[in-house]
Amino acid sequence: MKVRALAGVALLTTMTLTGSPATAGAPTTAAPAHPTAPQQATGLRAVADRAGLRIGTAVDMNALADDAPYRAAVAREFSTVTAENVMKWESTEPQRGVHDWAAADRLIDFARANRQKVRGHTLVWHNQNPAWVNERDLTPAQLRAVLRQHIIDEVTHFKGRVWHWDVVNEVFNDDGTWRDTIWLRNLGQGYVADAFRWAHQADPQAKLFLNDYNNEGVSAKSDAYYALVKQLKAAGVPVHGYGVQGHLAVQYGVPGDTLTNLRRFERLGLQTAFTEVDVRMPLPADPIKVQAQAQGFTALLQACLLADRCVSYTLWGFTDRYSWVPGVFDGEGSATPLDENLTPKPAYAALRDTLAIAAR
Ligand code: 9MR
Repeated sequence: MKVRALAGVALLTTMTLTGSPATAGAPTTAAPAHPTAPQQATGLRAVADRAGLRIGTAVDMNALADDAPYRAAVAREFSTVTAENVMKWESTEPQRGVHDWAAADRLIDFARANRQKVRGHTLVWHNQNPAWVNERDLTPAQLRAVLRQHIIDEVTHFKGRVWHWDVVNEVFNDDGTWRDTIWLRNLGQGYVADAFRWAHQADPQAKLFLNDYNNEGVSAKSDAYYALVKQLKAAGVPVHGYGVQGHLAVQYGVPGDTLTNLRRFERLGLQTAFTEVDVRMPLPADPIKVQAQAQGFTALLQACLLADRCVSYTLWGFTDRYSWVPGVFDGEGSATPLDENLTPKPAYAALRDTLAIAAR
């Protein structure tokens, strides 16, 4: 195992640091490419394929356009992609009735060229809504109408091209109470069922997910989701998946009952997925934090591989060059498996080892 992992890391380093898109056979949006055999044999994607798991990353569209080694790594290492920002409502409908699908369409084209599935993120959230979606300007009835239209428009635009939708994102507080959002205040709890019904109407093939953070283990928050899923299922609402973002930090560890939690949602008939995994640390990094980080990544991956219906494991970015973490958590960072130079950390080899073991 170790020899294979190290060989893979060495190759990745060489290719990401020195390989041009052309020499590395890296796909671009313009020219669909077919990665060469050596690449296919070594990256996370190849081992995940053999393990029967989709492995993904969030994609920063500016980086995808401007940074060739980044672009090559997205194609080589991952079998699913998620738009980090460009499918959010503020991006797709900046002015009421005026849509801008350009950036999201570029990601869809890239994914198609590289035979990747797309996780659609996210239809209903309390962040990154367009400025014109404002409860001071719109009545509850108008808000319901614009939310419905937004969901129908967006899911219809991407119909047949999005594998999973994160339909609602982060609807509960950590204590299991409903998060106070524009949607809850104006539409009541029923907005969740409505959102799933509208999304399903627009694309009956897409798998529809709930998605949140701090919901890995059994907790007040995941209990709230469990009760909600039961309620939605009883009402015949088309909900298909429980998304666990997986934003971990080495100083807080990994909930030990993550697998137990996935399993109880699977018993309700849902698929599960890790949708935004990263493992941050207080800076500076040191060897023990780096080891704990690798364990955090693999603990979630193991839970996914041990579960019965965990269909994908997505990183929220794979390189510190573009990670959201330092901008939000003061003094923390180094949250992804590759550093700013795209050099792998032990977490990369650990993920690859775990996938390789599962592929045996
Ligand atoms: O990574 C995203 C960052 O670029 C945005 O500025 C931020 C805005 O809220 O959203 C980040 O992504 C979030 C994701 O959409 C939902 N779960 C939490 C993620 C990290 O904040």
